[in-house]
Amino acid sequence: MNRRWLIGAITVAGLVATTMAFNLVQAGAATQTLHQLAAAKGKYFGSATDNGELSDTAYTAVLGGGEFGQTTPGNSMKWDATEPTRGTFSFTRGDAIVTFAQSHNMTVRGHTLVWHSQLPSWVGSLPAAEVQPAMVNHITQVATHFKGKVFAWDVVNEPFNEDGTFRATPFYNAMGSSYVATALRAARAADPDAKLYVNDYNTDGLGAKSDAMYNLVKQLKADGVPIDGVGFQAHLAIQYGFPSQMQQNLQRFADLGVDVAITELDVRMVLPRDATKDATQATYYSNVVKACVAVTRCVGVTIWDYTDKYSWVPSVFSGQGAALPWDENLQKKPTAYNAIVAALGGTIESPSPSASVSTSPSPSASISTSPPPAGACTATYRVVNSWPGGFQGEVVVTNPAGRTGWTVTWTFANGQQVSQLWNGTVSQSGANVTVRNAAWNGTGTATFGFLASWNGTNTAPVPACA
Ligand code: 9MR
Repeated sequence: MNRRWLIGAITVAGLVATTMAFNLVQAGAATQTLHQLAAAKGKYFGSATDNGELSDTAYTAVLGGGEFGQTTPGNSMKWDATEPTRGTFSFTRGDAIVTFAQSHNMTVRGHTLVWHSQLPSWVGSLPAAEVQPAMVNHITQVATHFKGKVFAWDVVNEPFNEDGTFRATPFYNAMGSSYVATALRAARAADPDAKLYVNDYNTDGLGAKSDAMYNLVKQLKADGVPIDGVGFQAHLAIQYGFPSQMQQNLQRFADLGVDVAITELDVRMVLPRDATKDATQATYYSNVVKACVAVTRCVGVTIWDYTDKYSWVPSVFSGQGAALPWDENLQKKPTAYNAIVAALGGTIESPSPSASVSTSPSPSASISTSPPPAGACTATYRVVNSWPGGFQGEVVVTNPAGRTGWTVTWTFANGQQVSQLWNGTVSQSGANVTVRNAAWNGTGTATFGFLASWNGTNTAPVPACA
């Protein structure tokens, strides 16, 4: 190929790619929902829901408003809801959620067919020989009813103890570990098109419990048992640290030839909320979503309801909560929400004022201001909050009257890296950071904020404004 032509082609391709990226970023700010961003990567973004919540119109406006392309019923397809007495089935509540989902372009994950919890007492009272037929009948009836309405089933939920041994449930006690294969085969027979999952918590990172799940899936595959996916609940808590090597963990399951999904994501904290905890929570959300994005066979992320108003956390973990990206007033939390947007490759939208957490200004030592060339804008940089490994920064920009648009640049001295930024558009190349105004804050005074990583030293750079 002619060398000149090749260089020209590369340059044109580069320009086209740059322009496309710019357009995508612009579109993201205005129109892209979490699900649209996920869908652009071939995945879904969903939220669990429950029947009582469907009468809350402010709640359903968000649930069905486009942010979520998938839902999971939090309770209404479980055994106690569907077969409270032996042989008597009730699908009304599950059907209501399917109907809501279908009328709002959302798909449904079925949850869950075989679980030791929310299990009516009659199952535990059966003689051992009766448990298998009861389990197979339950799976057959429920999966047949929802056939064509759910794209996946958590066939078996939470089979393991923390140390990786099988949990002693009525199913395990009656059948041993073979109950998992029996359940999967019954589900496949009832609904051949549904993706069949085993789902658990505290298997999100590497460890004894995820090793046990890994070995189970490997054995099921070797035995030709129908298993299509593994669900990672991802009920996380900032005080316990982020799961070890989550992306690597998801990938090793994918490498066994199954899909993986983040099925019940929430990130709780010890109350009350503050900016530091919110920032850590945002990092967790970002890490989980990035792990899914990085693993081709990760099919999607479901948060375990989207708002603190309906979170299960406070009722189970006393003094903890604030686990979801929307607060109890159904307002987006800018930190968590924006972190998810960024992790999905979208543009950060501006934070909603009512949802922001107020923070006290940091000591003046971290403030640095650029010398203002005549007629130019000024920029003042400060660290709002800092914690091991991360910090929240803020820059106040002032444009002289009559001047529109600004570009703030600075150079980090210690390897700091911006992970997300709001009220502006950021790019970072090595140590050099460039932030341009958003469409709506190019005149007068504007404030943008960001989250960044640091290590060892966090020297405040002197920003320039042009
Ligand atoms: O969100 C569910 C909550 O409303 C129920 O009270 C609770 C009862 O166990 O189950 C919650 O959902 C659980 C899910 O089904 C399985 N993984 C853990 C979830 C949180 O407890």
